[in-house]
Amino acid sequence: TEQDQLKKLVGQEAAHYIKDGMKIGLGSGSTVYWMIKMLGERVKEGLHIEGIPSSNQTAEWAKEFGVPLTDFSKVEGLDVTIDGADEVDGNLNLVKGGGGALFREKVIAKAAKELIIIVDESKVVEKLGDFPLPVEVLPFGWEMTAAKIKELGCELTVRSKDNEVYVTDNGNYILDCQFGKIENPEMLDQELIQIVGVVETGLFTNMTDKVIVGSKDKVSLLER
Ligand code: DER
Repeated sequence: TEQDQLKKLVGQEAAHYIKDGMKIGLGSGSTVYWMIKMLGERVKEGLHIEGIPSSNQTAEWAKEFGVPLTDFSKVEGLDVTIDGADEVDGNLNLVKGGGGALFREKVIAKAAKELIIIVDESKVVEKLGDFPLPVEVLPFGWEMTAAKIKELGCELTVRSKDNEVYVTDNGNYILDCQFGKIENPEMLDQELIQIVGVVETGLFTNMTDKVIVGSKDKVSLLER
């Protein structure tokens, strides 16, 4: 589809920001898929890099395409993390977690000197919130956690997959929370993270350095 073409375009563009010797945080999702595929080709041409994957799916793609993997016991930190997003606003704040990997994605994003986000134009929004905000919660007492999150002003559902409650790579559940337009993403993130039982939120605020946006006739770069 055209959207796939745009994801491929920005995935390939992002590979240009990766230099020999870098340690890379590998995000998750179908846009990152194209970046990993492109990285594999550059590794075959002699590029020396190592990546830390943010999900089992990403680790599988890295192995499939020949991108060497490492882990946090072997690196001092990461030079750059490249990841997708579900929504990007004008301040480069993000909603992430559509693919269920938000916790490890935030860990590798925070571990990197630079965070580059790759999206097709459909993800760029005026205000965050139309996309239900994913919140990762501990399964123990999740019903109490959900009740406290609702008090912040949302309806929510427990994410399920094949009629089972979806379990993340970390053994937790995800609540998809419909807050509507989010006026102050930083504040909401802080309010959510205070709730006992909330493990991590899909709000990535004040941490994105570059956003590469693919549209049908061009690739544009947004910088904070
Ligand atoms: O789950 C995530 O945060 C992913 O980055 C995701 O939401 C973006 O996925 P896509 O590139 O498949 O749209």
